Amino acid sequence: MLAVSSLRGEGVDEVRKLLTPGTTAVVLGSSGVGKSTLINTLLGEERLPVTEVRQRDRRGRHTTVQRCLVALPDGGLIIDTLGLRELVPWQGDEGLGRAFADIEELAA
Ligand SMILES: Nc1nc2c(ncn2[C@@H]2O[C@H](COP(=O)(O)OP(=O)(O)OP(=O)(O)O)[C@@H](O)[C@H]2O)c(=O)[nH]1
Ligand SMILES: [Mg+2]
Repeated sequence: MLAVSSLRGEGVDEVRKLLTPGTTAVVLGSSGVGKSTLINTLLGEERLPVTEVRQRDRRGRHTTVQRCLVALPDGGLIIDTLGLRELVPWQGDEGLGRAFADIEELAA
């Protein structure tokens, strides 16, 4: 797991190192968490639209409206996606625990 701040540039180099030529990554998460901002930081330019979160409740505004495959300067590919509105685990608790054992450990 990596902690990243696109705005402060922290952890971005670690992410960049993972995105080697031949790698395709995808950013997933709620609207406003900074998916497009991270890709812009990796690109070194403001290519994808980004909007501030709503002041009232700090939630995103569903700025990204289409999926987009982006070629990064170092050769990796990354897909920007729309903000997730809902997450429905279809494998139940057991599969989640297996897939996210590190998160379960941290939560405990
Ligand atoms: N403090 C802080 N703010 C960030 C960071 N990354 C993004 N933001 C801010 O969060 C807001 C939303 O960023 P976006 O990149 O548009 O978020 P998104 O996940 O692409 O949102 P959708 O396209 O709506 O799904 C912007 O105001 C960004 O400047 C970060 O690392 N730190
Ligand atoms: Mg976006």
